[in-house]
Amino acid sequence: MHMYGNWRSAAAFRVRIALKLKGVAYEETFIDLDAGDQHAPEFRRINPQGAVPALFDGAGPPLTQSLAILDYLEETHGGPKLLPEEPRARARARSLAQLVACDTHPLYVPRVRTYLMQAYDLPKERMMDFVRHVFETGLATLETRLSGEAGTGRFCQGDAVSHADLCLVSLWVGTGIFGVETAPYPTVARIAKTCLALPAFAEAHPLRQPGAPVT
Ligand SMILES: N[C@@H](CCC(=O)N[C@@H](CS)C(=O)NCC(=O)O)C(=O)O
Repeated sequence: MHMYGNWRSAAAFRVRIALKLKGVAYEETFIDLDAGDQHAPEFRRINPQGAVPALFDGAGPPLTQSLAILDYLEETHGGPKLLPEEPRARARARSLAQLVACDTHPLYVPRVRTYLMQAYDLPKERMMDFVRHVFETGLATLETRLSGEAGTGRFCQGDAVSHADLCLVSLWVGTGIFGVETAPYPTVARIAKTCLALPAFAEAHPLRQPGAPVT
């Protein structure tokens, strides 16, 4: 498979983890989001939205939207199941995944940050206040749910990795990149650390990808 991604992209990170967990071989071309390469006509032909990830699996046009790609990989590949079989558990895992991927992450992507600064003449530091607020809102909701709901186990949903964990970790790693305080979210931290101890998560980590700053 061939993925268009970016080292820092939370959405590409989620897909990288799933590919590695399922043992799918892939190559990744890094789109430089800071340089605006997502707006280049060649890339817009791949994804008219101008966003990563986009995944080619040789079976047709590129697949976009990380959650749709995760579902597709689940439906077409073996390896560990990343969604529970039981319908309520599956719905809960998806709910937690969507809390991150649909209601939190889209609010701080580069196009939103750039728009806020350009359209409203917002200084970068004020824009970053908004980004941190978005993180804090998402993380606080995750913490309340994960610490209070019976479905939580070693991972977000029971004791097996699910799409919810891929999404949780993709948000968690962003706290370091955007300077978000993590102490108020001990359950999120516990699950994120448990996931990141697994090779697939560790190898897919943004800071281990080409183009990432050396730490
Ligand atoms: N909902 C999409 C989000 C895709 C997305 O916005 N990706 C970001 C990187 S994490 C991007 O490429 N942004 C480009 C931009 O905002 O200009 C998904 O989950 O795949």
